[in-house]
Amino acid sequence: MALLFMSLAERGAVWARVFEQANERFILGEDAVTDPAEVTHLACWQPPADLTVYPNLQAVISVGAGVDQMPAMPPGVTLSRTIAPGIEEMVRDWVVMASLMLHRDMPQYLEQAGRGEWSAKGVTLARKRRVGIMGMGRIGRLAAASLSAMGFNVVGYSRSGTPVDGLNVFGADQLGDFLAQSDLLVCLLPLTPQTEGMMDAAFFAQLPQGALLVHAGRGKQLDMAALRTALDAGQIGAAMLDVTEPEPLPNDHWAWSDPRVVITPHVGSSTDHEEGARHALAVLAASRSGLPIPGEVDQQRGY
Ligand code: OXD
Repeated sequence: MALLFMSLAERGAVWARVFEQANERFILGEDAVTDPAEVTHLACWQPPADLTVYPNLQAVISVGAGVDQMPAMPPGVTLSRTIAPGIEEMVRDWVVMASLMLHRDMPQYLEQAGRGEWSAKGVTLARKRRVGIMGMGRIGRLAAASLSAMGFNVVGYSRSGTPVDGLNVFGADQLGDFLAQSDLLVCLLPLTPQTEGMMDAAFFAQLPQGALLVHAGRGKQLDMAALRTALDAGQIGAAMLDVTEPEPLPNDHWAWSDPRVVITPHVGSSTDHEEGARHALAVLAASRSGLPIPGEVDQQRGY
C-alpha cells in the first residue's frame, strides 16, 4: 500500500514526515513513482487526467473539504474528502466573522471610512436577526452552534430537512418558507447539479427585503448579475463572498468596487498540513482493514 501525493511542496514535506513516523509508504510526486502498481491511494486537489495508469488505485483523497473539482472516479475507486476539525473551525470562523460584519453594517462603515465620514446607523439586536444556514453538514452545524450562542435566531436548510442539534431545519420542498425567514442567509452548500445557479433572481425575491448574504459555498451557485440587480433593488442589503465564479474574480469585475459587497479570496479554510496527513493515514488504515473510508463521498449525490 502506498500513497502518491500530488499537492503543494510545503504540505508534502509535512505529510512525508507524518507518513514516515507512521511507517507508511509515501511517494512525493508522480516523478518519484517507480512502480505504478504500487500506488493504492492518491492525495491531490485535482488528479492527473489518466488514473488508469495506477491499476491498483483504491482511493483518491481530496486534500480539501470540497470534491466538486474532481472528475468521475474510475469504477471501484473511492473518493474521500478531507475530514479535519481545523477545516470546520476555520470556515465556522469565517462565517461568524462575515455574519457579524454584515449584522453590524461593516460594508457601509468601511465605505464611510474611505471618505472619513462619521455617521452612525441604528443597531439591531442579534436575537432580532433571523439567520438561515443552507447546508447542515459538519460545518453548517458548527456555524449554527456559534451563531446561536451569540443570540441569533438560527434555522437550517438541508436536502432532507432532518432536524439537527435542536435546530429547526427546512427540507428541499420548503425552500420558500426557509428563505422567507432568513434575514441573514449563509450558504455552505456543496456544488451539485441541484445547487448550481440556485441563488438567482427568483431565489432572492423570496428573501425578506434587505436580506444579507454570506456565501462560503461555491461560486457557481451564485448568479452575480442577479445579485447586482437585487442589491440595486434593495432586496439584498449587502453580501460577503468568499467564493466567486470564476476564481480569481477578474480585477475589473463590478463586485470588487461595489461597497455593498465584500470579497475575500476563497480563504474560508486551508487544510492544516498535519491534519490532512492524519486524515490520509486514517483512509489507508480503513482500506487495509476493510472499514468504511473516512470522508467517503457519495459519488451519485456529489458530496
Ligand atoms: C475546500 C475549499 O473545499 O477550500 O477545501 O473550499
